[in-house]
Amino acid sequence: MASLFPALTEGPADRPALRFGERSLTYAELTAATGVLAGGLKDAGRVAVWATPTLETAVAVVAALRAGVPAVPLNPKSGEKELGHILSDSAPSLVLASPGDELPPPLGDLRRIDVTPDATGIPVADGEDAEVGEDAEVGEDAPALVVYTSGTTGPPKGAVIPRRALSSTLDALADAWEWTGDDVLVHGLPLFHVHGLVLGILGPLRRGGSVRHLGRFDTDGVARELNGGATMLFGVPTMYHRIAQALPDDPELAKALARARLLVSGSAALPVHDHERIAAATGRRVIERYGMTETLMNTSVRADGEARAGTVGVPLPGVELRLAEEDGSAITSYDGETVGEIQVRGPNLFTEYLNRPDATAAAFTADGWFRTGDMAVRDPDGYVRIIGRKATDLIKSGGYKIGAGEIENALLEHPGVREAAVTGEPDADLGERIVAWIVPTDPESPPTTQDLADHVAHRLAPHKRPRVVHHLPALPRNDMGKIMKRALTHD
Ligand code: MCA
Ligand code: AMP
Repeated sequence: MASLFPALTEGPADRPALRFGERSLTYAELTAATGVLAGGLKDAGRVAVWATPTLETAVAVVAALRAGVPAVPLNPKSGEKELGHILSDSAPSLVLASPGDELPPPLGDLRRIDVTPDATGIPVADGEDAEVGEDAEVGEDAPALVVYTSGTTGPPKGAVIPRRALSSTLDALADAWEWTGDDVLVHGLPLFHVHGLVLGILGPLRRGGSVRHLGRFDTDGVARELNGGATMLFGVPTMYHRIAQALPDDPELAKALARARLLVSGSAALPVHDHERIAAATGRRVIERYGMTETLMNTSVRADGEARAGTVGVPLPGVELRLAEEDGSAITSYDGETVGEIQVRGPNLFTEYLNRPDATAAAFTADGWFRTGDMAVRDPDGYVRIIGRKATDLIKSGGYKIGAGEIENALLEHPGVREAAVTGEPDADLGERIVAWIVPTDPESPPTTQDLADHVAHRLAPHKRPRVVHHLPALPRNDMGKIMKRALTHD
């Protein structure tokens, strides 16, 4: 079985691999640290990773992959209900965390391994002396990661991502982006989703290049790193929106973006207005790629292609993509007008939703195409233009996918809420913001917006909290009793 990270053993040993703030590891140090840790993980079954934006998380995930055990990245801001669900569903045998991390009650009973970059107390510089075994021999279809992703209803589902999906998506992106070991990537994305973890950490490591993680995103960090030798930036549209806002007053940021080799946006649509503002201030065009937790990456504007605002480019090598009519028939015309659902096939796909054969079966057509739920048209030259989603109950806020049903259920657990409906509305910064429509139990003293935001943040996760709350005497319902969300508007 080919290694996921050939550079760990074959690349220049002193090349920087990972940098988080002041702390960094060269390839030699990363090889030693993950080798030692991997030795302790063999046969561990699934392992959870407390995925803070730190060196430890990157080391933990690479070690798990070297040991051949699937890693389940956990959002360290997950509330108890969300965490409880993910832990009972994925049943990890242990959790990998940083030494100082305080783990909340749902993780209390789980065996814990503190990840230090030297993993066993052996200083990394002396890593050559440590017990480093061979990487585990596991097949290409073996699970590598289980990443939890929200659906329209119910709790998040664990998408089981096999090793071949990681290698094929990262190699396809290397082809599309001319991505090499000479690239230095900067990003400030969270490490519990595909974008920040797979593309942002495993991507540079598969190429033998470097990643500098900002810890948390800000435009100063982006300017500093791109002016200091980084060549690529990955971000969600909210980050590029904040860059576009800052550019007029920040010549250093404009200089930094102008010198980058590649600026890539994904996880949600980047508005044309932000594309244009960045291009006007820097002379550089952001390119978009389109992916999904279940499919990893499907399409991208290529480095040598035309960076056309509003499109996500062409299918990546190895990815079959079609637009399908409601009845399942394929749309063959590339006319820029005929709308269909994007369906994909290829080695980049997940294998299943953990413990959810029903949901897995429903996600595929009879002939094996994965239904993305995204609606698009194709331009005459094949460029894909996403125009919306099939399900209105999925909200993309800050690049996070959030299911309305999950938030409604959490709101209904608040004693002050009798009925609840959740919608998304346009937001210049977040793309969409979460809006809660509630019928209070006591109309005389309804719960405050802050109350409900805290309630959802503590049960699920802060990014799932409603930003706006409306009180209604009753929710609009049709004759069947179903809530008519389209009737929910402010005025
Ligand atoms: C605020 N906070 C709270 C509350 N209110 N905490 C608890 N209770 C509350 N009531 C905290 C938040 O946790 C956060 O903490 C801080 O206040 C600010 O939060 P917020 O305003 O919500 O967010 P932000 O800091 O402005 O974040 C914007 C962001 C973020 C940085 C763009 O949305 C982000 O990182 N998005 C990336 C999403 C992503 O990676 N998606 C990929 C999935 P603190 O300040 O401590 O953080 S999609 C994917 O993977 C597919 C494959 C793809 O195509 O890419
Ligand atoms: P997630 O389920 O969190 O992995 O998010 C995947 C979804 O993000 C896709 O189904 C799309 O709706 C959306 N998405 C990802 N990249 C883009 C993009 N470049 N443009 C528009 N939507 C995107």
